[in-house]
Amino acid sequence: MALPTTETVECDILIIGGGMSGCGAAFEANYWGDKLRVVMVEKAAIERSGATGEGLSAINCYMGQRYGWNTPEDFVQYVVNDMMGLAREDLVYDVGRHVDSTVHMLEEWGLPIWKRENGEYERIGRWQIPIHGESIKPIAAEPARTALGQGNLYERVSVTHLLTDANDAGKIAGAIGFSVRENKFYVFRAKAVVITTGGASNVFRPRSVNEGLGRTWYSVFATGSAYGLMIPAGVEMTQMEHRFVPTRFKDGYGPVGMWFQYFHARVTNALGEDYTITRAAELDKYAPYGSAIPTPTPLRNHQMYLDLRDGLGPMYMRTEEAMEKLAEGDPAKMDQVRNEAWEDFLDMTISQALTWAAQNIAPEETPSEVVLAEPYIMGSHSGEAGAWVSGPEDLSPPEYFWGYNKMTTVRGLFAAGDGVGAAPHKFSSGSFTEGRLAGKSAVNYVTGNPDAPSLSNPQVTQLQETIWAPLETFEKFSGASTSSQVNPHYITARQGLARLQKIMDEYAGGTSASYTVNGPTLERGIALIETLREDLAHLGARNLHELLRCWELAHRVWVGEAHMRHLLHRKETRWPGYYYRSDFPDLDDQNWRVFVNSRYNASNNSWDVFTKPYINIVT
Ligand code: SFD
Ligand code: AMP
Repeated sequence: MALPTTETVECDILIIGGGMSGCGAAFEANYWGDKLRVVMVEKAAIERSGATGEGLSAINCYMGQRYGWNTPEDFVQYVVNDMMGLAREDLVYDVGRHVDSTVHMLEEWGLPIWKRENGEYERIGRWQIPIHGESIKPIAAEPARTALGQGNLYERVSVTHLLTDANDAGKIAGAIGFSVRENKFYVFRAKAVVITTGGASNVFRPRSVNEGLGRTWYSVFATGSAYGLMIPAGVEMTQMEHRFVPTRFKDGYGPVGMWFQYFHARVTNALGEDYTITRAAELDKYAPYGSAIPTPTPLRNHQMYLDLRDGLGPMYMRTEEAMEKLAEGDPAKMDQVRNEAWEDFLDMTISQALTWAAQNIAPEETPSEVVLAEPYIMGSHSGEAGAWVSGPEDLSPPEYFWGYNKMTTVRGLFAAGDGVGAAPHKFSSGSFTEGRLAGKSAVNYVTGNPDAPSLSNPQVTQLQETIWAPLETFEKFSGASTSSQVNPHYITARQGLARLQKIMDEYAGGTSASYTVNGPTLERGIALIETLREDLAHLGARNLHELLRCWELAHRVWVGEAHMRHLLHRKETRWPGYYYRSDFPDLDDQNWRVFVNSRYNASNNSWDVFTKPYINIVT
């Protein structure tokens, strides 16, 4: 099989991924760099791509500074507590001080935000505002598409690898990928690259396997590509041991924030007990974070986990109780509350509305089961995995600053959204904001570093052969068996994914292992995932769609391995409710209030895992 043709695209700034942060980067880079060629490459179509493609019912990061609700300083304090003491204060502050302007622009562009009678935004909780958000993604995408202009947006092109400069491996030169619709490679040569390819679902075996295949909380299209592209390129990563285990409505994965905060519902166990009351004393073990208000997300999980461990499930969100209280016996009020309850899911997680319908659940009458879901590796919600990036020059100490805000440790390579580590709680609005900051910073970088990078032709050719190999393998060996799914010469992407999920579930603290790990389990898991990584050379793909799945798997495998290596390094249990180290069951602030960072070295296939200090900046 001959390799397909290659189109080479020359640009100043390349944005990889057109999700929330990518759209923010495109908008801002074009504003500041109107003389530059800014190109975006996206594996899907930006109107519906990424985690917000299915819609949202809330904006979860809004300061409300114009109403005097919160300051960026308040935000830093909240986020650091929610992360049990570990977040980069400079990066969090940077999002906090700019995020309101993003929300106001989204409204100007057409996003309907709920209002009170006095015209102020309605509130769900301290940082969260409700929206009629089914169409948030097309609304965010339109200004990005307009800003990029015709001929600068490459959709249905999946990026598989970053390219570094032929003469300097520490400098970015572009990226390579393939069209998912026609036989064609794309090579992008860029002076700066902004990576915004999102977080990772499906690294861990989901609770729903065959019966609900494809259903997870975070988007199934979130394939960990931000990490899977950066790690093999030698980018320094941080907090890859961190994960987000969301409490979710069972099977449909409906989010719970609206229910806890806006409807003021509680969760009760089989005995009718509320774990936030019966397990209150448990929080004292995790001082000083246990007494924070609100209780940090992992500790809320931990309280529920203890009930489940003791066999006190199922857990029920008492929707009926909360709705009755809000309606106060008034049928018209009940109609409104019922509409809001269904809209929450219809805007964001339609599968939960379908689950309710399928299980004859009327929320005003029937309580609804919630569970702790499988772990997700991400950097924008209540998870903080991602790249170790430079902070802003006006805030960051020298340890956290190396020239350009949001630049990774590879020169000219910037990150945003789920791709940036130690800067969580950005959500949709904060990711768009961080994209804007990275886009602006990339313009500054290109202005100061105008020379075009050099690509290595042998490196590009070798990568093309690697990228295309699964198609070649299938063509060569498909005759060796009667079923294309079973063959002695190759594994399919589906089989590889099942193997990854089994390793992660059983050795890295997934649901079947009750989120529990220890050193020897992790060492075994790392040995198994190393073999899996070797076996990826034997993937087979029947068509371009399966080729896409193969490379998504490769990215997820990098995420899984980094996660286990970081878990092994951190010798404490900092986030009970997210994971437990049975050999180091306590929180150890004295020794471990530090960031765990890592760098992969491709030249000898080795990992360096080390710590970086926590520096108090804002509070
Ligand atoms: O309720 C490649 N999120 C919520 N945010 C909120 O503000 N409010 C909510 O209500 C939220 N909730 C929620 C959320 C997400 C989901 C799935 C549900 C509920 C069900 C979180 C936000 O969505 C999230 O924080 C941001 O979207 C993160 O932004 P970003 O830019 O980091 O990721 P992205 O939007 O997924 O975009 C990634 C893009 O990259 C593309 N891509 N392109 C080319 N080549 C490759 N190899 C690529 N790999 C990926 C993707 O297609 C995508 O466009 S609630 O639960 O809290
Ligand atoms: P979720 O719907 O679980 O994704 O949460 C949406 C938002 O509400 C996020 O900012 C959460 O941190 C927040 N949240 C969810 N549950 C609670 C709770 N019980 N107390 C405080 N904040 C919460």
